Amino acid sequence: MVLKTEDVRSGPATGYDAADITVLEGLDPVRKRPGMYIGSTGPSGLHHLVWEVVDNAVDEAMAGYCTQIDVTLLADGGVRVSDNGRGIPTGPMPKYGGRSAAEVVLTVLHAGGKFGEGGGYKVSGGLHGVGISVVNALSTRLVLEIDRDGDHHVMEFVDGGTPTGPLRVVGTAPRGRTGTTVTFWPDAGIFEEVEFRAQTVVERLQVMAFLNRGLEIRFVDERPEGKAAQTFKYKDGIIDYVRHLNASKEALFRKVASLDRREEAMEVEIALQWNTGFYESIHSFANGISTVDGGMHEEGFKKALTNVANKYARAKGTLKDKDDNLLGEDIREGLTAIVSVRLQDPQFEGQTKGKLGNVPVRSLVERATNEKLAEWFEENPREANQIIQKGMLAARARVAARSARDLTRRKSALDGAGLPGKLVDCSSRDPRESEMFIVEGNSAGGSAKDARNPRLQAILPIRGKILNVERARIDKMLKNTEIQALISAVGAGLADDFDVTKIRYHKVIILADADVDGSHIRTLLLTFFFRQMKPLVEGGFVYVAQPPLYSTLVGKEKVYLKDDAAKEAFLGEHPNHKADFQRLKGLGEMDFSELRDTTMDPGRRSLLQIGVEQAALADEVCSVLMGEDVDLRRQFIQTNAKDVRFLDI
Ligand code: 0RA
Repeated sequence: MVLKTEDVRSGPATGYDAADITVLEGLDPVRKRPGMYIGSTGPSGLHHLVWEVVDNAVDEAMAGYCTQIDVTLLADGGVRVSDNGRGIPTGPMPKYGGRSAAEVVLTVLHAGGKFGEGGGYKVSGGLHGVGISVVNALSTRLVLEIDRDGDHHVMEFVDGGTPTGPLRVVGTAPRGRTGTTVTFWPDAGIFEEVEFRAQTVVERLQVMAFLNRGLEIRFVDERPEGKAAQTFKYKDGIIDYVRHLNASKEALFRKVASLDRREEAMEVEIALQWNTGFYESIHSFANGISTVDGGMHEEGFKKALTNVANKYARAKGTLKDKDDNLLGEDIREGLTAIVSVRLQDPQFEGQTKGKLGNVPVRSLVERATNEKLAEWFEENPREANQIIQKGMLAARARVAARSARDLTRRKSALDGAGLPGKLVDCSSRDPRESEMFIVEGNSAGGSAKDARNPRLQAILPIRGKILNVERARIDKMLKNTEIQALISAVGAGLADDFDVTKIRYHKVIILADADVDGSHIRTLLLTFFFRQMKPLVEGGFVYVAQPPLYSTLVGKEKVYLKDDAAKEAFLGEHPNHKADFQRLKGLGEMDFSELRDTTMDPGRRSLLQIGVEQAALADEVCSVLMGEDVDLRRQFIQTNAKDVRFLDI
């Protein structure tokens, strides 16, 4: 770090003169290349400013000096972060021309934790650890307030870090109070937009509170549309986090396992619980920063978990000599875990810097998990057994799914084109213009066959009841003849072998009734596509047909109206409309022309393209619907009502 001030000045600061301009050179690079410091000048970079200040306060909490952090989005577009830590040191720093330490922290890159040897942090920084000076550099105005030694100090900066004067004592601190308050207004000349998103801030603050047991973080949004204030404080930290993540699921058992271990330069904390679902959800962090791509800490954890579970299952005779070991993925089915490590110099790797690269962390986490989770298994035999049983079930499903898959693959290889008997195919061989309607029930399949354009539209009738197996695991699904028909009709294989370039139709359209069964089938089909043919969803090839609810006659012409809202709108526009409204029945009861006009004719029908997010939601709905917890089901559907509307739930 080059600080020209040192060359220019010899004694302590006397006031603000020409020499101060040199300090500004310290922050200039930040304004020139903001992306280098905060990643981008988009919304992510903007919020980065908040994380930077909050992280500093959290560091102070981790050092054991701060118990409360307040984050306020101000009505005028500023952000205030206030903590009750020791307060940034205010004394003069001879090495920096006698400027106050606070000024140095705010105007020199990376100055944050570099001084105050004894008071320095054990671990600090990370991805965000660029220093508050970066926030200063990218703000039109920043006000720093420090309560320390009984004094209330204030210093203000404008235009990206220019002090308006030195740090000054302007009064006394509230009795016994110490702490730092940073208020800043992001520079609209630098950021694409300067409006903070409350939800983004709230979510991160909550995670921070989970990761720092006992720390109270309050959020207030003072902007005109701001929602109510929220306070996050978790006595049991990441254990509470796991409970929170599993709250919308059905836990396999009540207890949450947890372990931790501290060594000189690093520490690890883990909490874990299983739910009855099939997904693994491991959230890992390094120094409070989410490592979405995992890394050494996750590797160590997974390896040890697999080891502990297999050892336990062998020791108790649940796994016999002839049995294969459970795979990690078997044991992790339904697992929700938090793995949080803290270390001195975290290396964030990969394209998005979401992967922890420090090798020694792997061994620490692995050793800690091997030892302490094994103890937890011994002390909680009931839960341990449930975990093993669930893992063994997953292993059986995995083996069955593989053989079912091999079977489908062999079949389609043998039967040439391998098209299922009940597929009424279209004559075109160009997938780009071909559509396949998946139609529930044989009678609906019959009318769809009549109403279609035989050149471009294929019909695959499926019998709903068969799919309608609650708790159908994927291996069962694959043995199901309806699903087998679906796989060969789409023609591109399955799961890892799925090759989206081979699909036989560029529109796969689900056509199911607007009743409970129909919604169930839609949900199951979307879940199936999401899990087993993801590229089909990602490519935008999956659609849901939305037949209208009403029809009415205008003169001789039949007009279709999507739903009640459309009906109201129509009545508004046609106040003298006398004719009745027909409520359209299920697909099976629609006649040829109704079906053609509402669902098959590309010019008139209404199709909903399904994206990955919607399919994922269907998948989640599916696991909740399969669960036994009725309240949970009701609550889930209520909270997601808006989003699951396409499923008609
Ligand atoms: C440097 C040294 C010390 C504390 C801090 C910085 C500090 C920075 C921030 C930023 C936001 N809140 C903060 N709180 C503290 C140690 C001070 C000492 O030794 O007393």
